Amino acid sequence: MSQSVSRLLVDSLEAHDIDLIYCVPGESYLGMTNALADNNRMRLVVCRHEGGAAFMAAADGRMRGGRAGVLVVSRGPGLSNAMIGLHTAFHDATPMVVFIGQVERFEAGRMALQEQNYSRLLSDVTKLVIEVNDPIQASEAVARAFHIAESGTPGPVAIIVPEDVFDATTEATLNRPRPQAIAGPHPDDLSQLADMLAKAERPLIWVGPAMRENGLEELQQLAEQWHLPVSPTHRRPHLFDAWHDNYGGYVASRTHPDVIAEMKKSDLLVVLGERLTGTVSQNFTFPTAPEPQLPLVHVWPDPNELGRVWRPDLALACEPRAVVQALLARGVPANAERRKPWVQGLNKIHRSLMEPEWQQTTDGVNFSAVVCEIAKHMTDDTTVTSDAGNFSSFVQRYLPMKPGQMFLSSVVGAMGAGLPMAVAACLRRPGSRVIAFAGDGGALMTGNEIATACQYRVAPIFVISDNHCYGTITMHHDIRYPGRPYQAATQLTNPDFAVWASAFGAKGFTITDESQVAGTIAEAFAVTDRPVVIHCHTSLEQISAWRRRNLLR
Ligand SMILES: Cc1ncc(C[n+]2csc(CCOP(=O)(O)OP(=O)(O)O)c2C)c(N)n1
Ligand SMILES: [Mg+2]
Repeated sequence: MSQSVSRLLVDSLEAHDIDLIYCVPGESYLGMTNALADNNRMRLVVCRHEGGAAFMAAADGRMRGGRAGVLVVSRGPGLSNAMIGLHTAFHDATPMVVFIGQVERFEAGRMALQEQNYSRLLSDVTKLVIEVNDPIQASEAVARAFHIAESGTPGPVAIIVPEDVFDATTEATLNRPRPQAIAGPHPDDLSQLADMLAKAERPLIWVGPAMRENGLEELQQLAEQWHLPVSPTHRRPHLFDAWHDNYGGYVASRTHPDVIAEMKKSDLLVVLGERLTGTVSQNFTFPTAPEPQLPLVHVWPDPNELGRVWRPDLALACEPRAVVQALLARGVPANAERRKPWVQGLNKIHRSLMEPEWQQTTDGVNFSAVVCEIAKHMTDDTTVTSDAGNFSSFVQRYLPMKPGQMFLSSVVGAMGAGLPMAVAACLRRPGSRVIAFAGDGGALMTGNEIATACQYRVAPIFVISDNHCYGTITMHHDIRYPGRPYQAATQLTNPDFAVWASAFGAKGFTITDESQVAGTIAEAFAVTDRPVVIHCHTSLEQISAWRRRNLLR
């Protein structure tokens, strides 16, 4: 039986359990939207900018337990807008499949309207670019794309379909999803790891994104039984309970100096399901690259990554959960409790940094007060998303998280991720609270997606720290060029964000003084039927959760 390529592509997506597709429509893939109109099991989420749509698909790829998020964009301008989301997914090892409509086959190569060479353009933001120039390959391309996106080091895969191919017919049948091959740890490696962990006096366990949510309870058991300190890595704070006694300190992009000084006393670092990046390794200084200054065990489900930058003493190319389970099954090593003081020492530093304390400011609200108040409203399944900027240091410091909750962000630090990721979280985790944090800079990069939230009747709470400035850059300017003027490069004139919110149909609130914080936040959290925007006029003096500008000068 012959059918259209579009129909086959849509059926293939459904066969891969896809229920949400993020897009901005385009004339280059009309056939696909036409076929989607006949499918009532998949929801097409129409966004306002491909950058927003791509962040949403990336967030979805984070929330589907290893399965890819899906994005569909038009050629040329459409894809160009989406690049930030692909860059994020590629660096963050997030599985994503992106469909891109291409010019018709007869005009290819002539620089036809909006034509781009995707193999060249996408070579550093995707794992693979698949061009479907023959209808017979359409469904096979989908199966291959999901397989590559979700296996090994996850990442984005692009499927390029010329406009005329969507409407072509084919005799090809549906290609079923490929089984995921999950590598287990080698018994000899496990013995060596168990031995190294038994002997270590001051081990560290860093846990990252390949450690799936369903393995977190076992990880906590391992930490308790083997007396191990566990540290979630940058932008993954929900992977270990911040209130747990075995919490060993957060490995942030700039880990607090007290935490890193204590960690540097360690005699074994086990990196569990974290690829390791410049960010997590404190710019390749801990562990030092390429030769780590302490014994390093690296667990990541892709042998190509292990040894790419660092030389680990032991490398396990497998699911980290399998390692945790295998260690638990081996039983507790002798004298593990001798490590109690080491764990307590790290935990004490962590707890002191979490204290809800801050100093008064006179040039606007100290954002610490806002975040500490929001922390009181956190429920067991709250999702928090964050844009990139100095405001996020307050979130990192004052908003303790735990398994069951979810933190989403562009780990590579792309501004604009906060609000779109919150919209995606509302759609993927219906019924749970979703809070998005952004600065005044990031808020207007993708804040238009508040219209998408209104359109799909979801209700994130969007908290904007307005210090009338690209504050992060101000801070770096101050540090690098002390005493030099900075304003020209970083100052911002902003709208009234509460009024802006109400123009969309969202509910707007304004905080100008610390005395309004508790009442306004309570009122904002009482709204559940539409998006909420809380416009906080924040201090620029308190340039981050850890720094005051006057102390920098
Ligand atoms: C898309 C993008 N553009 C530029 C940057 C560089 N950058 C990092 S933080 C920042 C300023 C953020 O300003 P704002 O959102 O107001 O937050 P603040 O630092 O003031 O708290 C900039 C421009 C980036 N990370 N991402
Ligand atoms: Mg700002």
